[in-house]
Amino acid sequence: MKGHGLDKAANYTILAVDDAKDSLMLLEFDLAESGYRVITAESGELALEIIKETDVSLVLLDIHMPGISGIDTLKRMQQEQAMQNVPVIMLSASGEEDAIVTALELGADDYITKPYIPKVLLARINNALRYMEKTKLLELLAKTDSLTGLNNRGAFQELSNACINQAQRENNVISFAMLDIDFFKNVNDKYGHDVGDKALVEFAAILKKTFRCYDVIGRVGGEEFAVCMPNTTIDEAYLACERCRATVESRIIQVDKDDKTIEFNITASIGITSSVGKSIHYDELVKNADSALYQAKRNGRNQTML
Ligand code: GH3
Ligand code: MG
Ligand code: MG
Ligand code: MG
Repeated sequence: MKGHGLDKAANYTILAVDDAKDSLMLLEFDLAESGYRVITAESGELALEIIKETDVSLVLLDIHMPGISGIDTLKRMQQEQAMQNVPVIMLSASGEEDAIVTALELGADDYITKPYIPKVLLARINNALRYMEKTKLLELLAKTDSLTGLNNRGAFQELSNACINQAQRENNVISFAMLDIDFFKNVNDKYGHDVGDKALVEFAAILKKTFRCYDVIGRVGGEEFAVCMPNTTIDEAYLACERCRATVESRIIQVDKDDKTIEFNITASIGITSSVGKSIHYDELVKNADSALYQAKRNGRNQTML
């Protein structure tokens, strides 16, 4: 497929929505011929159901339809979080200029007038998909710590708050850990900042391996990390953190530098806390885990404290 940053056409599912059957068949033919996966819907109602249940990459949406119109379908898509980011290209007949303006104002990405020219429609679809991919990538970059690939501070807080909201609703327990590498300044001073960076990457990899996929892990400071563990008691959190701490302690970090292989190990101190249901607050968790971490440091480092 032409254009940078796009996967194979077969990786994209296009939903074509039009009440006119002949028009829908034509769209289905043209899109399938270009390699896209195609789903069709003859009404806005049906389209909304499909978008809810299927991973749709882009919607081609007829403006004029009986039942809920293309404009109303678009409005409903904009109201649902999961549908907001799906690109929409309106299909209009001549004389629907006002409706086109309304659709574009509501957030439609583009429009095309029927009868359409297939290669123009495809070019516009490619453009909309490319723009969507770029937006997705930027969103991901904005949430990711570029050194370790972990959630950055902002994303960590956002994801933790989502866990906290759920735990409050369901009266569940959450445990929370703050981890800080011990005497990390010495690593930089002794081996250089680049070697320090490699140690941070290894540390992050151990975190990813140790904790469960639904635990939220983040790099919240230079050599400070945090883990939010939903449905985890303080005892379970302690075991997980101790496992992590022991893995870190025993891992020999090897870095090639200046024709030599540098070998060293690091340790980390960990503070944990836990809270249940309505009483869980992000700031409280951070504050309590932080003071437990401070105790772990004062107590001689390389340990987990609550
Ligand atoms: P403590 O055991 O008390 O935590 O001692 P520490 O040396 O780890 O703590 P301190 O806060 O004095 O130093 C943290 C160090 O982490 C200093 C800083 O240069 C280093 N650091 C922070 N971010 C990065 C990074 O992205 N890369 C590297 N290489 N070092 C970093
Ligand atoms: Mg129509
Ligand atoms: Mg620190
Ligand atoms: Mg430190």
